Amino acid sequence: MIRHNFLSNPEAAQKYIEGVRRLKDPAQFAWAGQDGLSIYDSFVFWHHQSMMLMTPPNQNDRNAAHSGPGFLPWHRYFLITLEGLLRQALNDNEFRIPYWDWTTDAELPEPATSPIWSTANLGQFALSDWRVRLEMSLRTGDLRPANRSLQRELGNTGRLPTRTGVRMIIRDQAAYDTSPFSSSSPGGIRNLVEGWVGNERIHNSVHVWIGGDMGRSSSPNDPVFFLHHCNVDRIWAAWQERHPDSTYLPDMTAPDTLQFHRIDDALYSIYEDTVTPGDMVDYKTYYEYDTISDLAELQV
Ligand SMILES: [Cu+2]
Repeated sequence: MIRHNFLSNPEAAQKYIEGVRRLKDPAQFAWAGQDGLSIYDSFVFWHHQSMMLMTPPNQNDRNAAHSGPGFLPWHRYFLITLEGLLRQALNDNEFRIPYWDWTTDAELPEPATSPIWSTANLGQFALSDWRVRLEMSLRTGDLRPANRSLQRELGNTGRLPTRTGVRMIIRDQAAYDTSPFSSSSPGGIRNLVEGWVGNERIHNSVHVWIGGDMGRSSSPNDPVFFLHHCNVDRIWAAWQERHPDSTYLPDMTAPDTLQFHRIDDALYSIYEDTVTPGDMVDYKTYYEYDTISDLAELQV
């Protein structure tokens, strides 16, 4: 079952849009016990909670799903979970989340004019019928109820990553991660892709370039979140193909301060499931990408 390019596969794109609209509707997919909120909103909560859970608690960098090795498997799991719900909402067992290849848009003279932002595509979510119901307070950092439209500031700050930059990182990073397994890790595909070091700042720079809601811990409010993370995941997949002998790190000999990030730890979830980073390594169990060769090519 294939994850397609959002912009070259209008069918997958429109299904995604229809699916998230259904999951966002409390009348169709209520979030049990949360009045007026939907299953879609629970992903905003889940993501925010992961960022509040500092691991270990006595520092301010690594949390249960970011600034550490678990960043890639946690978001892979987050997407797979939404993907399963989208299949249910669409009644389509073959549906897989499409990805947004922002390196193509980076080559446009004005990336903010990409068709992905047209009202036929993601532009419609910035109109009034899509309501943000939970938001991170910019003052306190807490999650609080809201009832407003989605905010974006396309291209106001930063830039989108380049294809060449992404290819070089996939080519040059042989390790999955490096000590101290945080935002300070000097090498490893995880920190280079998450974007705390290096020239491209891949994942982080896309959040910053979109701005608005994508710049908060409540970023899954914007449906582009999942398309963005799908492309981040595709980069990890391309790296896995390119470096088949490089394993996930760290293993269970790492200290407890790396809880949620060691290969057999349970990934942080608001649901009662126990999925580990190790369970997420073999992505082909769940989906394949229409292409990863544009990223994994030998030539840069
Ligand atoms: Cu995240």
